[in-house]
Order: sequence, then C-alpha cells, then structure tokens
Amino acid sequence: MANPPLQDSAEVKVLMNSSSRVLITSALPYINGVKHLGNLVGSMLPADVYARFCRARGRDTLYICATDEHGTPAELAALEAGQSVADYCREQHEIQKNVGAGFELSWDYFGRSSSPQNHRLTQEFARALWANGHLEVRTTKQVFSRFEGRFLPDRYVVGTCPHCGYDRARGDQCENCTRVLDPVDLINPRSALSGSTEIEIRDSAHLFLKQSSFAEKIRAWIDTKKTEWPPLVTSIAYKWLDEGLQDRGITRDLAWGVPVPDDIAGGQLKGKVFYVWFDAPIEYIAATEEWADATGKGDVWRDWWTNKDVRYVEFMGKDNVPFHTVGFPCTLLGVNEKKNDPWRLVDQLKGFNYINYDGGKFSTSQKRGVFMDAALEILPADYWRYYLIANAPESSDSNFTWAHFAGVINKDLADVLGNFVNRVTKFCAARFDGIVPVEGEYGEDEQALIAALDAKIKTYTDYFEAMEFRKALGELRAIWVLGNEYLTKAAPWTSVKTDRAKAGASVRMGLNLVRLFAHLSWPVIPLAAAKIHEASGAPPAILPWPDQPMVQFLNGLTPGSVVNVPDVLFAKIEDTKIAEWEARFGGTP
Ligand code: B3M
Ligand code: ZN
Repeated sequence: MANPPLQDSAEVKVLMNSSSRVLITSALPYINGVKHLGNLVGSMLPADVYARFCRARGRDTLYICATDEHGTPAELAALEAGQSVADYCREQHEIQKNVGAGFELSWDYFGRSSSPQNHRLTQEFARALWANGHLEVRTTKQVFSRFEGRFLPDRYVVGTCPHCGYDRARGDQCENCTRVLDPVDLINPRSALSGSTEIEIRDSAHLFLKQSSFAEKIRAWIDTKKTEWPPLVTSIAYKWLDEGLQDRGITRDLAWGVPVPDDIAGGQLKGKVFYVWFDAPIEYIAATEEWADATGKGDVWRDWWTNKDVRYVEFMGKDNVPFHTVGFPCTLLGVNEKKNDPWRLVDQLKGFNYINYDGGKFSTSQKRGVFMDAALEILPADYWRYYLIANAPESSDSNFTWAHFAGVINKDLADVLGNFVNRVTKFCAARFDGIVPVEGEYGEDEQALIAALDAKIKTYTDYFEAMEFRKALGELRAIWVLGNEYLTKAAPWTSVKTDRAKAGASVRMGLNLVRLFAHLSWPVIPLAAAKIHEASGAPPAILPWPDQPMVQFLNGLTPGSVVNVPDVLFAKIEDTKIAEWEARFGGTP
C-alpha cells in the first residue's frame, strides 16, 4: 500500500499510550463477486478510515477482514461459473483482495473463512459449546431433491403458497403475501435450481445452539452499551431480544463448509457442515491467526482477542447487526464458560443504513449500481472514498446520484482543496522561487486563523473518535474553507508588490496549511494526501495526526525548503461524463 502503517515509526511511538490498542474488523464480504459501493460504505471503507485515524494517532492498530466463503450462494456461484467451489473461491478472493488494495483499504490482513485456521477454530468452538451443554441434536424436516441428489435450502424450493395460491412462492417466504413459510407447506414443491419435482421431505439431524438460554445475559450486556452504541444498532438488538431469542440450527446438509467433527454428538452429524453464519464471525479471530502465521508473529493473535487492554471495534451494515449483537455473542458466551482467558466481545459496534442507487436499490443479483472494480476503472479511489464517507448512511439511508456525486467532487475536492493547494504552490513558484519563504512574521490574521483551526480540528478529531463520519467530513471541509478564506483575505499577490515580507509570511502560512491539510485528510484520501504533503515542501514522511495547539505545527515547514507544484490533484467531472456514466451504469429504475 502507498502509505506504510504508522505504528512502526519512532515519531509516532511517542504519541502512543499503553492502553491504546485497537482491533478493528469489518463485516466479511461474501465471496460471490466484487462488492458494490453500498457494501463498501457500510463496512470496509469506514473501518479503513477509522483504522488510519487510529494509526495516525499513534495507536497500536490491527485491521482484519476476510472473504466469507461458505454457504449455498458460494456453491451456486461456482456452479454458474463452471468451477469447483474451491477454485472459484480462491480466484474470487484474489479479485476482492486486489480491488480492496485499489481502494487503499489498509487491511493488516485479508483472510479467507475457508482457511485451515478457521476450520480448526470453528471446530474448537463447537466442541466447547458441546462440552458446555449449549448444543442439542434435533431432527428437522428438510427438502431432498432426488434429481439433484442433495438437500435444498429453503429458498431453493418453490411451489404454490398455501395462503394466497401464488405459484412461485419460495420455501422460506411467499413474495406475494409476504407470509413466512416452511418448505413443507408448499403445494406442488419443485427445485428452484432444476425445476424438478422429484422432491421429498426427509428427516435430517442438526445441531442447535440453545440461544434462548442466553437471552437474559445478552440483554444485560446490550444494556451496558445503550449509551455508547448508535441507536440504529441497539434498537435492532432489542427488537430481536423482544421477539424472543430462538434456538438456532448451526449445521447444514451441504458439501462445502467446515465439517462437523465426529467427536460431537457421537458422530451423528457425519458429512454435514457448519452453517455459514456460524463460522463466518469466528473467522474474525481465525483471520487474525492467519495474519500472525503469515507474518511470523506466533501466538500474538490470541493476545489481540483476549487482552482486556484491547478495544475491539466492529463495522457493518444494518442487515448484519443481529448476527453481531446476538448470534455471535451467544457463541462467545457459550465458548467462554470455563475458559480462563475469555474471547473479547465487541466494545464498539458501528452500524450503517443503506445507500441507494439513484432512488432504487444497489443490487448484486440484478447488477444494478456501481461495483468496486468498475468504480476504479473510471476514477481514482480518493474520489469515491471522499464522497462515500462524506455521505455515509449513518442516521438514515442515503442516495447516490451521478449529479450529486459530481457536485460534491467538483466543489469540495476540486474547487476547495485542490484549488487551494494549487493557488499557494503556484504563487510560491512564481514569486518566491518555489521555496518556503524566509521573510516576514505571522501577524494578527495568522493568530486568528490558528485559533479558529484549533477549535475546528478539535471538533474534527472528536467526531472521528466518536465515529461520526459525516460530521467529521463536514469539519474537514470547513477546515479547507478556512484556508481559502485566509488566502483570499491575505492576498499575497497584491501585498507582494508593496510589502514582500508580509506576502512571504502569508505564503509560508499557506504552505503550512497545505501540509496540515495533507495530515488531516490522510485517513480519507490517502493518495491525494501523499501528493499534497509532497507539494508543501515538507520532507517525505508518514502523516501522523497533528498535535494541538496548532501554532507549532503551522510553523513546521523549514524556510528555504523546495516546494512542488503538483499536477492537477482533482479533475472536475464534466456533464458529458455524468451522462455517459448514467447510461453505462443505469439510471432511475
Ligand atoms: N458475509 C455479509 C453478507 O454477505 C456477510 C457478513 C459476515 S460477517 C461475519 O451480507
Ligand atoms: Zn402467499
């Protein structure tokens, strides 16, 4: 990645305090193809911005993600691609990893839920749950397709709805009358995969996690998070608890997945695998082991997951919240009984609403909206990162339109930030030989600016600490605007004619602002931040968070250092491009 992790630097270590270890995970992207921008903004991107912010503040930060590779959709996607599931997953994992790198996602490790580490850990978790009496074997009725020689998951059975007569009702729900169904309720059931009616109901034994017995403990735990977590998150958790926590089947009749070990339930579950939602969150931990294995760090991964000084933060879209506030915590509580060094439960959980595409839904199955690979084909990562974080769907769903996107990029990035950097460096090149001016002292205007920046940067920092991304970016933009306002008022292009010392001080302040903007913008737009930093005349460096008060930082550039006028930092998006992309990616549904 372009910018090395900050925690290796001596400069930053000074800032680090011993209790500041942060473990960050973002919901694991499912393996069945490149994700769309809605997936990105609800999990991986804000997690990355937060991870970068923590690193810039000198915290020992570990950001872990992985592909979620099990379950029926993976099997079906492989089938459609004409590949074995293993080959399909290997290939798609590489693709997602590369696209993530293209977006500058600074994962410390991007693992795979199909890894040997996750197989081992998932089985270890299941054994502990079994030993602690939290699992039970129950016989369930499953649909078996004789034609396909396999059990069919509920949604892959279709038939006539017993309530409304709709003839294409799915085994889990009727799309017409919205009633929740059981596949055995369907009249004339058939396989959604082949259309075959050679279908029968067979008994199948499965493991159930007795979640109902954890209801009180989970509620008490959520109560402790009420003031800390976003209302979006706690309200979803309470809704699930209020509806009554159901015991949950954690195994499936599939070939692809983590096998249920023979030493559980006397081998009754031979040939079955764990349910994808059972092993996927365990992969957060297993991927940390993958990271330690890949980097020769030995057992350190356990410490990240058991040490009380580590603060554990999760990022996800709202549809994933129930599994992380209720499902996975049940697993952990059950496994942790009789364990001396319990696995950490999540400390802070940041959930997101959805972003819509031009008034409709982003849809993977309908290929509607902008997908990560296509986004990078048309514009650099920073443009997307800035827009998406500035419009993160935090308090409500947000809506992507090409016109809005272009408006934000053209105004904030091109007119405000890009133009500022350009004005200062160009003027410096033209009138001060392209070096940080030596002459002049800061006066009243500069003191006033420094005071204003101190206040704004404190607010900006606090919003990031609180993971209020939209508000944080509002402050960042306001900070850039302060720079422009200062420059317009100082007008060194006028004063240089009569008072070269005054003009010199203004330009020096302008260049120090350029450097400041690079540091403050780095978590959001890392590629541009590196270029802006280079432009300021500062020596190449990683970009730690600036210490307050600002007066020292804004005197940080050495007079006489060489300034670089950058190439165009942000190109404006023309109307013709908007029209072209609307046509390519689809407009209003
Ligand atoms: N893979 C998200 C999804 O595919 C799911 C997240 C797992 S997080 C452990 O919708
Ligand atoms: Zn119906």
